[in-house]
Amino acid sequence: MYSNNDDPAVGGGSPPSRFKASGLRSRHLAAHVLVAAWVVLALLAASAQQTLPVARWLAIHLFLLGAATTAIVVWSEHFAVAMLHAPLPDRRWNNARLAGVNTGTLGVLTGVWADLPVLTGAGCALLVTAATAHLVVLVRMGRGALGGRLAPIADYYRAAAAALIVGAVLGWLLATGNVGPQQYTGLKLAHVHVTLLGWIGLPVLGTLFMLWPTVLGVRMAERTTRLARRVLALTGGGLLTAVAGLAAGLRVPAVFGVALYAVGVAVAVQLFARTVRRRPAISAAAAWMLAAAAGWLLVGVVVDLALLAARPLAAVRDDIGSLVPVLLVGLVAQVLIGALTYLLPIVLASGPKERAALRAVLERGWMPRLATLNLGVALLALPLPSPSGTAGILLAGAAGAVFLALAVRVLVRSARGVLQDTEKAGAARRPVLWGTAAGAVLIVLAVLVANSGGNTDGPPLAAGTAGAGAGTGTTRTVSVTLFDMRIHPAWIEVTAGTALKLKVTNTDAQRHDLKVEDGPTTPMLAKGHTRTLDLGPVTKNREAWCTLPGHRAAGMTMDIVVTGSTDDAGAHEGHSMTATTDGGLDLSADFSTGWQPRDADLAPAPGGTVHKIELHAGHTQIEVAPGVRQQMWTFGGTAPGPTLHGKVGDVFEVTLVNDDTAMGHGIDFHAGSLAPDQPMRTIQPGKRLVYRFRADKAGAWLYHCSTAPMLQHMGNGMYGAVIIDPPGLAKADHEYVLVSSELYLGTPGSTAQVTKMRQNTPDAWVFNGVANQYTQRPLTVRDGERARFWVVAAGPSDGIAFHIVGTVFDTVYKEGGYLLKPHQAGGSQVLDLATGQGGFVETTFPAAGHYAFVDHDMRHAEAGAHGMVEVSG
Ligand SMILES: [Cu+2]
Repeated sequence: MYSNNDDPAVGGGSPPSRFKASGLRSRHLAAHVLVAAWVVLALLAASAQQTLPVARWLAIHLFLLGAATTAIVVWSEHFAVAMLHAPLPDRRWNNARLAGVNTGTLGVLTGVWADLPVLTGAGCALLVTAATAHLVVLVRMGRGALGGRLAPIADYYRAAAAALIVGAVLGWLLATGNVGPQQYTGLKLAHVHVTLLGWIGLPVLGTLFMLWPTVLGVRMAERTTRLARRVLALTGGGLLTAVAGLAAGLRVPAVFGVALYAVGVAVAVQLFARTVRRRPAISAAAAWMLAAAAGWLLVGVVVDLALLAARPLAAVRDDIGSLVPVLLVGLVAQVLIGALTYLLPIVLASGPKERAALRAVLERGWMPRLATLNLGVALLALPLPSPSGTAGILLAGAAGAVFLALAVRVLVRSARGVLQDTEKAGAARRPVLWGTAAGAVLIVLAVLVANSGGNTDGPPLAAGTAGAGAGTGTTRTVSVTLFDMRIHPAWIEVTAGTALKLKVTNTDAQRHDLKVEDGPTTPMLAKGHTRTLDLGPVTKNREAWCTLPGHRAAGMTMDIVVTGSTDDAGAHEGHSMTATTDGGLDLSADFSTGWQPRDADLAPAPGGTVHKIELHAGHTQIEVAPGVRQQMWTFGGTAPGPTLHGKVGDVFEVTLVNDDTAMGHGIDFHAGSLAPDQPMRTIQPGKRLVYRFRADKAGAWLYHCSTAPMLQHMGNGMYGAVIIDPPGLAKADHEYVLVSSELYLGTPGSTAQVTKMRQNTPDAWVFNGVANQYTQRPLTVRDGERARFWVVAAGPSDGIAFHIVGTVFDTVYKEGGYLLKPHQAGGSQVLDLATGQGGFVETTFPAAGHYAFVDHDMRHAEAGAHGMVEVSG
């Protein structure tokens, strides 16, 4: 490198004293303690692969995101300084970037493990920030630097940093479920390619141009600079094409891009092969390992190319899973080991003697280690039955662990040296101590995380079975197949109390597991593996899903739906199942303490002519009838959603934000005219859209979710009212809004619930979302006061015949026009609205008393569409 002793290639490099003065040695020490810590954790996670659901994901990311990223950030900066002959970047900022990368990584790993998307997002943001800072430093380093023959290699590092940024954003989209099932395959492949071939592959290739001749102890070939530029154009350009193509789900550009990348790698490998001379290398161990690593990169890229060329993307997504360990171990681990074998003694030793001693430690037994590692990779790579794969992991793991032990010895020995130096010099030893302490804290944290989250060792029997007594005594075993990123069947209907067993088989090429809500989880299942889950007697609805990051969001979920109870298990819980199973609600029962009715008052229209509203789509538990809680799909957190109020000509700018974790939603405002294509489109979780409409016409309008199946989205609560006052509307003493709808209990979207919707057999009919709420908490009016009742029939299927017992309407406004005004002789008894219509009626109450208001369809009135106006004297 920059030291003349070992480095014939980088002629005229910076003098070692400059680095030493900067405390570089202790910085390297600290950084490599971190690398070692991440590797240890990755090995731990890899050894737990069969038992922990996220372990494989965790092992890969601990290694690549933790260990490899830390090493690449440190070394790429270090080499860039040497090769551009640039001044050293500021040390504190340097430390801050490294801390940012490591903290961000920890956030991502913890977030995914503990299923905290906010933490995952924050970790990704920090990682992207640190990577951007790294990129900025590398770019600025090029400016004004002297440059040199190896200056083009810094471009590899810059391209790699950009790849990390793209990879982190894609990873965040995948892990937090911000990707629909349609985009999942393409984005997953784009993520794998940009991180493995970009963030890891490019700096490895670039560094080899310099490191390879150095390790061999030969002069660098004259055409290296030119070739390095050409190889970057091929690999970088190819990768860009491939990733863009994959992200768009297009196979042809992906094949073309990976082919370019493969050509680039081949050109580089050919140059390296020609550099070999008949004389002993400076470090034969390092040279052999680097050569083997480059070989695996070429193999990996060519196999990838063949897969992409021959098979559809969904199949590649599954098959590429088996390629990842090959690149991970064959390329990344081997390059890391080879490079460190050569480089650690250089950066950690204070003189030639110590350097030789450290190198001797690191090269100990390198030939058997090289053979073991590459045999392991070969076993992993070949499509052999599963014991050989396990043997491959064990062999490679053993080789890696031995090197790790040697590296730790070198680090410890070097740390002692640094301590002695600093004691002698009386200088600060803080960097080493901080680095070591940070490494220790990270290890403790990550091990805690690894052992706490996930609830993977859930109870063998499902929770909630205790009250079920002997249940029905029947046992049912259902075969469940994991295939094509789906769980088949997607729902299972069982009679309450049935002891349910799930025989889960994975027939997908990639691995999955199945976790039952409040219940057991299968281990990771490789292709063809089967495991039976015993849920015990089932008494309440449950969900089940695959716990791999992003898979649940991509659609790997299943509903277990309980129907027709044969005992009253669960009744004491007061949950909705009581109501759904015996077909009737106890509407005279008490609502829970603290329950509040939905305010029926129409709030005055806000001032101004432009109304900006942010409306969040989501889901929440609501007490929809006395003592009955139900999960509702909501706009603005309520069902019905908030009432919008304005006058003719007002503009409403509604920002719809989809807060749901797994479902797309849209919105449709009847109050405005516009082309539905864009504003009424479905947006995926986490997305937002602006819906702007002008209310040109007065009326009581419906708005509702525009996503199919609308029967379900509306039937689960996604509707609301827009009130546009007709011009010249007189002031009333009271204005109320009553949105009528049906109520369907049960797990939203489950077969049992959807069947009720299709057959139009709701569990109740309701005003403002809750059965009988205004019967128990009446609307209050004084006698002689004028009250206006706005009514909107939200359905999804039934209209309404709105009537108030004991009074007649003197004003009727229906669908944009007056049918009756007070000066006319006639009176009105019912405001009839078909599904989706709206209007208002006005009346005065003749005397104090209790005036019931109902849907005059008596089936509806008696099943919840009933309220009371309490008139005081
Ligand atoms: Cu919806």
